[in-house]
Amino acid sequence: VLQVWMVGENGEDLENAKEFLPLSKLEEIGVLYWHLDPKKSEAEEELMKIRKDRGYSYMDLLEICPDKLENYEEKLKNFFREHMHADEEIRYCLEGGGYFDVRDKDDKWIRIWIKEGDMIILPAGIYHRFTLDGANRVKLMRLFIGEPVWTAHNRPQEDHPVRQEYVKNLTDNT
Ligand code: KMT
Ligand code: NI
Repeated sequence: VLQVWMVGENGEDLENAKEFLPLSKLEEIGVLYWHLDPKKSEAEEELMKIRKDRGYSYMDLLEICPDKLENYEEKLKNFFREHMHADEEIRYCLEGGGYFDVRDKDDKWIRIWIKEGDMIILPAGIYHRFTLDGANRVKLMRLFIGEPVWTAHNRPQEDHPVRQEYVKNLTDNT
């Protein structure tokens, strides 16, 4: 099962937050999660169903490791800079692993450890960042509705309508 815990501003483990958090913590902030069979690759039945139900027509694969990704260092640096998107961020881990950090309701970092078979959807407007784990490599499937837009809007984005909508939904749900 997915491991989720709190980390500090630089991604460091916290003395007083060593325990795993319940997955309801993710639900609260609009993050969705599935565990699929990575061996079935693109033919995974549940993956096909999620794609169909949610309209994810676009798909590509991204390998993050020093010899397979151009401008590896710079890209990793950008992935770890706190940002949001105007659309959902949909990622399915096929190999390796990594950490998605997302901001909780108190603006603290929650770390989500993604491994083979884990699929997550971050809602539009959520602040997040990504970094590799000890394996130092990951193969991700990226999904999108229609033509993909990967534009990262670095924090602060409090005037962005998508951010405002996300924040409004958060407070409506409490
Ligand atoms: C992004 O927007 O691509 C990220 O947040 C990085 C994680 S997936 C490469
Ligand atoms: Ni992102």
